[in-house]
Amino acid sequence: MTTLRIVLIVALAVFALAAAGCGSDDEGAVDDTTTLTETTDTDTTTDTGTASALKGTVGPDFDISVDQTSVAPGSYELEIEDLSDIHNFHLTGPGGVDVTTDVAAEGTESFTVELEAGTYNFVCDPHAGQMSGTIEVG
Ligand SMILES: [Cu+2]
Repeated sequence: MTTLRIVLIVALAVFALAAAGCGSDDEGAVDDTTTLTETTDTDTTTDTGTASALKGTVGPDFDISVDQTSVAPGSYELEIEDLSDIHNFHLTGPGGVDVTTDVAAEGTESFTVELEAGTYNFVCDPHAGQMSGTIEVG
């Protein structure tokens, strides 16, 4: 009887240790996942934080312009002030950048654009002949 009790106690102890071990592993895995997620969030925040500001203006007369015509490659928060319902601000260039405000719309609109080395063109589509300009990125 004594031997059987010892065997049972040892068996229970082994099961308890195994269960505890599994529990610890699971907790460790959860912690790792949480850490990875937090790291990803931090990176995203950092990217947003490094976006530079670029401002475009169109109207109210036949004027279209940007506040910087020569910038370094990178992520930009392009804020367009559209001051007329007969003009738009349309930016196109390398990397598939193609953003525009509506001709009929007025107001401020923001776009996040990734500017690569090269020449970007901005234009008012209805008056492209007299309302256009370029941004040199390099
Ligand atoms: Cu126009």
